[in-house]
Amino acid sequence: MHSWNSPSISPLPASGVPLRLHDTRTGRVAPVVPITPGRARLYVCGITPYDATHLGHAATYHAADLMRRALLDTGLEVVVAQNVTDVDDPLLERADRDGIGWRELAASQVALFAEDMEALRIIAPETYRSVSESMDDIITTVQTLHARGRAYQVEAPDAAGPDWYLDLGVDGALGDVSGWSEQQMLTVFAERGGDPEREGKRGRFDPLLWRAERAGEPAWEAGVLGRGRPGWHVECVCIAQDGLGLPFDIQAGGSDLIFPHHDLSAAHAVALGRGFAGMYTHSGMVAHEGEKMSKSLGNLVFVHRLVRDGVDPRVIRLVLMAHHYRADWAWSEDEVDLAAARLETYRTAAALHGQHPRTVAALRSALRDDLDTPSALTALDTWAAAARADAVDQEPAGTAEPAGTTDPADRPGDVAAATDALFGLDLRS
Ligand code: 5CA
Ligand code: ZN
Repeated sequence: MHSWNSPSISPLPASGVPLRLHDTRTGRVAPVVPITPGRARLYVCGITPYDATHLGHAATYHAADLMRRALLDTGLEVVVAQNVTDVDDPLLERADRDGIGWRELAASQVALFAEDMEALRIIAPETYRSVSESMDDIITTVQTLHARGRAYQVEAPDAAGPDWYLDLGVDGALGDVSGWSEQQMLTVFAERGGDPEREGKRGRFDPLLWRAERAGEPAWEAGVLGRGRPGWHVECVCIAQDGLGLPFDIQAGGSDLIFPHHDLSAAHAVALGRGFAGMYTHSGMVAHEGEKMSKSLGNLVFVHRLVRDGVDPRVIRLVLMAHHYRADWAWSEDEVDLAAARLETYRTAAALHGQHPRTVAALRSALRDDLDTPSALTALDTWAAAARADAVDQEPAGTAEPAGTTDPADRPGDVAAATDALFGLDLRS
């Protein structure tokens, strides 16, 4: 499907110093070393489009965008794939509740999401694919798992045929990403789409591969599997394989996906005889009114509503940048005011004191150090304060330069060119 229009990007001259990222699997910060030299492949778990993009989603896609920009800055080619979970229980339930078709609901929310991504100047993925668009691939993959003896049937009394599950027991790979104990896994499995107590399952954490058709639910013909629809995790394995190939370099998403989603996605790949991601990165959860911002709780702040109310999208990016991507934090209105003041200060500084190689170097090294945006903001604050002091002292020349070429290759110390390339933050207007 069409993703969204990317902002124009003018990378700085490549530096060659690797990006270091925190890998959930190892618990350590390590340099990204692409499997294919020169080319980094990033998979970003996409939305389930049954409600509009909230700030939590925005924070997660902002983190993935920083990752992409940082990889570009190290001189790598970057390829990104992202899914859209348009066939899933919560979306089907919401469509039912609201009396509209599931395709229509998904299409409207995907369109809103695209607007938000454009407003925030998030670079669009090269491969952007929904479950319904990927059905042939998904069916082939589940059939392959079946042929490899990894799929088993569980009786479904309310359907014409059985449901199919992945037998994890064979290679015991579960927990490779999260490193969690079974007890920890059990505390969240059910609330995150799992069914640990279902009768007939061989293992409590075995994931649903293929759900037999139920009355009123969409279904696809799948040969030996019968008519039905896919379980959740298999979609990301298929879309990653299609867009990037397996294994790929980096899996990104919010920390609520560590388990079961990323553990089980990796387990599917292992069951297929493949590797999954080289690294797993997770962004923190954004809360509001004392709870994780979530569609099911309804405590949401929407990007499009903020923009409609006159908040400059750059201000939203600056609020996001004030928090390290791995931290959990709570959205507050005060931060919007703070970020708006910052934007004004930075814009003034860019006009007064646009060339500052030391600041550009500080921004690049902050980003490369596990996307340390709070440190980048400190560097920008220092630069802006100095620019203002210079202006007050009316210091001449050498500081302010006329706006000439905007090609960053010609202006390696240009702070606005750097914020634009590294953070999607254009200070020149
Ligand atoms: N479609 C699946 C992934 S395959 C899904 O989790 N969809 S979602 O719409 O629920 O979430 C989309 C992305 O936003 C996921 O990466 C999720 O981890 C992230 N996310 C959801 N809520 C928050 C939040 N409150 N704070 C930060 N990130 C969040
Ligand atoms: Zn996913």
